Amino acid sequence: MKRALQSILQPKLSFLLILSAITLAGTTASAQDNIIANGDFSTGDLTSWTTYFADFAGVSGTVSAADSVASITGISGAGQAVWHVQLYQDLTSDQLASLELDSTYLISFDARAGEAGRTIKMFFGVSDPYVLIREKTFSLTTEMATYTAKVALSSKNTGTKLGFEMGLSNVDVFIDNVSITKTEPEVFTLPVTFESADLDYTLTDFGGNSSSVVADPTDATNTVAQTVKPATAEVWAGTTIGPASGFATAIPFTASATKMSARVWSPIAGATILMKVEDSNDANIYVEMPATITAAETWETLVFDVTQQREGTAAVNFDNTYDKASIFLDYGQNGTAYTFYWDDVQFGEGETSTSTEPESVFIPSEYALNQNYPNPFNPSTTIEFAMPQANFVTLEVFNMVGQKVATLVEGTRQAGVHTVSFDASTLSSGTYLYRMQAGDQMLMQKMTLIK
Ligand SMILES: [Ca+2]
Ligand SMILES: [Ca+2]
Repeated sequence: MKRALQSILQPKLSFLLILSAITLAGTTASAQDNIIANGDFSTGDLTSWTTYFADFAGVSGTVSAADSVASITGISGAGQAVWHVQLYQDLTSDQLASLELDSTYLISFDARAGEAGRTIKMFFGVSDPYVLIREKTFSLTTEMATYTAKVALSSKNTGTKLGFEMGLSNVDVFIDNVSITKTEPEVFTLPVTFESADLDYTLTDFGGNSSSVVADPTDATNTVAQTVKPATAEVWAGTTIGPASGFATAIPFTASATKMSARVWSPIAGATILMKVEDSNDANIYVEMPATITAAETWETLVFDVTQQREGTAAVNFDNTYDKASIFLDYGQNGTAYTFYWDDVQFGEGETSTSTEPESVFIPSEYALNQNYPNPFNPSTTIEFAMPQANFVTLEVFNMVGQKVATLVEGTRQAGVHTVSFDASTLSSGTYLYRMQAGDQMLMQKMTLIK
C-alpha cells in the first residue's frame, strides 16, 4: 500500500517528503503517505497552493511561506463570508488517483492565530459545483497545535480541493504540516456520548440542519451535539449520528429488546423528536420512532421503541439489519430557527429517573407496588416496589384518560425492594395511575399531584 501510493507521487514530491521525514526525525511516521504536496511549506514558497482574497468585496491580505509556514497576514476588510479568504490545494489527477474510495483518511494540520479564538474552516471537496466531502470549523489559539478530521471517502471528483477558509476575521493565521493520510476507519458504535478522544464524531446533516460537537451549555464538563434547525430547513431536516456508512455493528434489536434512548435539550416543549434507524446498505429498510419533548430548556431522556413506529410507516422486522441512526429534531415543523442539544444515544432505555438497586437483603415473597410517598405530592414523590425474583419490569405512569406520561422503570431488576423517584414538574395537577408489570403480574396504584 505505502509502495503503491509512493510510486504515484511526483518524483519531486517524493523527494521533498523524504527530506521532510528526515527533518522531522520520525515524528511523522506516515509522512511518506501524505497526499498533499508541499504540505509543510518546506519549499519556502506556495508551490502547489492557491490563495484567494475576495477583492470584489474589498478583502485583501498577504500570504507567504517564507519561514516554511503558510502565513496569512495583513488581512483587511474580512467579516462577511468565511470563503472570502482562502488558502487551498487543488488535487491533481495523480493525487486524486492515489485516494482510495471507501477508505478512511485523516486530514491533519498545525495552526495558530494572532489571537486566541480565531476560527478557520477546513474544507475538503469541490466548491463549484458544490460537493462537500468534509468540512470542520476549528477555533485556534496563539500556540501552534495540531487539528484533525477524519473522512470516510465516498466520492472522488475532479476539482476536489483541500483548503482553509478564514474570511470572517482580520486576525493573522499560520498554517503548517497539512496532510491527508490513510487511516483506520472510525469504529463508531452505540452508545454515542461525544466523550471519546479517539473519535471524530462525524455528524451528517441533511435538509438544511447544521450540527457540531460542542460543550454542554448546562455542564461544561460534558460534550454534546448541537443541532441548529434554521427557519429555512426542510420539515424533515435531520442528522445522521455518524458517517453515512452507519455504525460498525448493527443495533441489537430483538423482540424483547426494542428500545433506544437519547437525551435531548429542546428550546420548546411539545416538539416531536424522531429517531430513524435504517440499513446503511438499503434505504428501503428503516423504522421511524417518534417521541415527544415534555419540557423546554431542560435535558430530557427520550425513549424510542422500534415496535412503536410512526403512524403509516414501516414496522420493524427483527430479521433486518439496522446499523444507522438519524435524529430529527422538531420533526414535521419548520418556521422558526431552533437550536437543540443532544447526547447519550444508546441502546436500551437509559435512565429516566433515579432508580436504585435493592436497598435491603429482604427478598419479598410476592410482587408488590406500594402507595407512593408523599401523596399528594408536588412535584416529586417516591414509589417503592418489591420483586420476589429477578425479572423484567416496567413501571409506567398514566393520566386519567389513559395516556402514558412517564416510564420510570423498564428493564431487568433484581429480587428485592426498589425505590424510584418520580418528578412531575412538567405535568399538571391531577390524579395519575402508576402501573407495574413484571412477568404475569400487573399492579396499579393512584397518586395525586397538587401544584
Ligand atoms: Ca513547515
Ligand atoms: Ca456527552
